[in-house]
Amino acid sequence: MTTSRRKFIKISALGLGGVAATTSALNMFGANSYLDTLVKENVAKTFKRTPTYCEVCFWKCAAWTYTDEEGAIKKIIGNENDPHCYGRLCPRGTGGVGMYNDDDRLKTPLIRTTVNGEQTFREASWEEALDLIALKFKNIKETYGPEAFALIKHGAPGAHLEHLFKAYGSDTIAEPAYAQCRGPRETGFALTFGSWVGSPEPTDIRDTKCLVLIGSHIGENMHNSQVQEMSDAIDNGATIITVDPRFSTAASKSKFWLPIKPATDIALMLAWMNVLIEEDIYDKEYIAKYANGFNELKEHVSQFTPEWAYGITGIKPNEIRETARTMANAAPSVIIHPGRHVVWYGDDSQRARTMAMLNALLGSWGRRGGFYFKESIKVPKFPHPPYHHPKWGWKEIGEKYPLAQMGITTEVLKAAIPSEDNKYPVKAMMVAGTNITKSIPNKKLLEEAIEALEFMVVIDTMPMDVTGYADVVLPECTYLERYDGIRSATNREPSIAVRVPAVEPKYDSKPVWWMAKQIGERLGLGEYFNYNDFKEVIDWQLKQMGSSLEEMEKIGVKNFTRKSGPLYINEDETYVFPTISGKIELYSQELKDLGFDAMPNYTKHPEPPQGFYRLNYGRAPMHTFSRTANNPNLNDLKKENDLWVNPKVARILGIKTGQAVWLRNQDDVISSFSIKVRVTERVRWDSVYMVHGFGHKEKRLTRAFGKGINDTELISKVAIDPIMGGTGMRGNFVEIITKNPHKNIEI
Ligand SMILES: Nc1nc2c(c(=O)[nH]1)N[C@H]1C(S)=C(S)[C@@H](COP(=O)(O)OP(=O)(O)OC[C@H]3O[C@@H](n4cnc5c(=O)[nH]c(N)nc54)[C@H](O)[C@@H]3O)O[C@H]1N2
Ligand SMILES: Nc1nc2c(c(=O)[nH]1)N[C@H]1C(S)=C(S)[C@@H](COP(=O)(O)OP(=O)(O)OC[C@H]3O[C@@H](n4cnc5c(=O)[nH]c(N)nc54)[C@H](O)[C@@H]3O)O[C@H]1N2
Ligand code: SF4
Ligand SMILES: [Mo]
Repeated sequence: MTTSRRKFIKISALGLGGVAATTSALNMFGANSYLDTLVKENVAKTFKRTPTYCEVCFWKCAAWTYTDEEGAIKKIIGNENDPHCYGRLCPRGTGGVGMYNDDDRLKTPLIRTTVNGEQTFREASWEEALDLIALKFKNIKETYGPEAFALIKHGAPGAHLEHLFKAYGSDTIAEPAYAQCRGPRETGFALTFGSWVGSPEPTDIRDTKCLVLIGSHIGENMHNSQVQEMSDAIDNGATIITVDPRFSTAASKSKFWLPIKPATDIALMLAWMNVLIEEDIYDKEYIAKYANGFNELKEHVSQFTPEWAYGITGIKPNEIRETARTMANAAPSVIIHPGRHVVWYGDDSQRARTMAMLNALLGSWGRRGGFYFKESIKVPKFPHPPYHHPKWGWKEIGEKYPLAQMGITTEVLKAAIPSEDNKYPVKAMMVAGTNITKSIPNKKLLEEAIEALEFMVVIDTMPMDVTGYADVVLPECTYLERYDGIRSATNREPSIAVRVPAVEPKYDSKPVWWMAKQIGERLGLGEYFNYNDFKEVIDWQLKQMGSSLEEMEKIGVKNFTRKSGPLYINEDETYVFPTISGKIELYSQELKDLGFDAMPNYTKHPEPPQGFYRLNYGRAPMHTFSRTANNPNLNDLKKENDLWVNPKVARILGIKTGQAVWLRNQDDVISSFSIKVRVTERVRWDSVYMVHGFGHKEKRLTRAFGKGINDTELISKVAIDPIMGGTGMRGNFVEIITKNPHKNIEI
């Protein structure tokens, strides 16, 4: 295969057959309830309901899909017994039906071909596409070993494919939810408390007296029960402290908004620890009983006074002191929220450590209104032969990063680039449920890696940008049209939920469990897929757990009683933390032994040069990443992102709200499309801000094509976390261009 085959294909060439952004997101759940009641009252008469859990984001809210007598989907409503959603979906979950209804969906398998010297895709039968994929799996195994076939995945399809890859002999697996999302937080908290934060976060928001959000914009970040609990906590008089350079929705609900200078959070948190210790307002009993290294910490932070931090963060010493005292007053019912998308500046595991240590000083881990002890229920494994042992996999590929606990997508991509010292050559890749052109930074690396691959399969529901790089594209049906694995999630009480198809798959789309089985059987791995329909697996598992598919179809969610002990630390006993020492590690010997700082330090990060602004990005309540931009229902609510610009900057550049501008970054990368300016005091003068997930280049996305800017293409500089390999993405700077730089150039 020549490398030119890898050329990005715009599927468009193939000829194949009112909510304002400023609406208070915290109220958006309420907006659904009237409609919910209306439908609920009529349910018995006309509608059938089928249980599912939402796939619009990864909070996995359990829901009911209502279909009418003709079998058409009418509405999706939250399951009342579900601790992830408390009976209400967020606007994205309600709009999930748009995924099913989107006419732009992938409709048949596609195979890359050359017609008259031009690369294009042709429609193919499942038989042909699956035979070709199976042949490539065999060839790669024979020529390079199964390890050379990598899987990059996200979401529910991932589990089925992970099973296929492990049966085949490859553990070369990674997902953007680790090194582009929450990896550093898990490392930082595990080093301190011995356990990952995990999802949903075990933050006891509903009972908290003080919630501290550090660059976590709950309310725009719409993770369901978390938003609802925050709303309740506010009603109950909880104090919200928001540290964000931007006036976020959460900031607007806060008693204290600290508009910090970007990239200086560690300095603020060191100063907070200084105040808690100097003023003797930390939880002395808890620390004496449970923590290791307090004296070292006391000594370490003694130099980091609020006056010291002021010069770095721009937050006044009296504000630092007052907020620290507020937290101490609320302790232990206080939460320094660990955040979620935490890959910012490359020292992110250390920033997560500072957050964890602050929680320790406040005694909030294992305390009511702080962090509860989560529990989940184990879903028994459907019997299959043991997996093969690969010679290498994600661990070896990421070996440079000693505390990486999952595959690092960017390292897997690097492994695809041939070089003499590449010990782990990746030659083929399957990408499923992730639009890596938007979710993984450093486009140059991505394109170089893809170019070098011998074979690439993409499995998606939509003709997203990523499909244009594939040799074979397989259309998955949406979550409303398929069975998937049982959702078992950690929460206050364990619960499970099922996903049952409400309708038949549209077009010629199929569920991934079926694709995995088909490929597996072609590879002689039939024993690993010993069922005709995935529902047999679910039913078997449910029966082991004392339920059945029949029961779950009626209830959707099953809650279990806790078995692991109380929700919070029993004050009469001595809790043993799952760390090496059994205690909270304020001083980390583990980090020290690996050559890192045992206690966090502030390091200065680059600042935007003259004429450039820091590129800041985040979430909008009605969209999830790039996946919803074309969703007819959600596109209706917000069609494109806009560029938040401070009035001072607007004045200097002479730009106005509504004006289209382009961006050029520090590496001379120019945005493919323009974005409309929104002049607002809500953003600092040194930054600009946009919502992630827009700027689609694929014309087959008829609603999303060319709308807004893709932040990812401007993230060419990445600050890698040396501890676990996270890709810090907030150190990119852009200048604003007012004249179309692409005039006469086709993009
Ligand atoms: N620049 C930048 N990069 C980021 C982020 C950011 O804010 N800015 N956020 C980061 C974070 S926090 C995360 S978690 C990741 C998210 O990364 P991704 O999960 O890759 O995000 P999406 O862009 O939504 O891509 C999802 C893809 O899955 C497809 N899809 C949706 N449903 C299904 C399905 O049921 N089956 C299949 N087969 N495909 C489906 C969608 O069409 C889409 O192509 O991105 C990270 N990368
Ligand atoms: N509606 C919606 N909700 C979602 C998602 C979605 O796509 N859509 N995705 C979900 C996922 S997977 C994730 S990981 C989460 C991510 O959501 P969060 O973890 O809450 O948010 P981030 O994207 O990390 O942070 C965005 C905020 O950080 C601020 N910020 C930027 N730089 C700095 C800085 O230097 N210091 C401080 N203190 N703040 C800074 C930005 O101004 C912005 O308000 O959202 C989840 N919820
Ligand atoms: S938070 Fe919203 S989008 Fe995410 S799973 Fe729940 S309803 Fe779906
Ligand atoms: Mo994420």
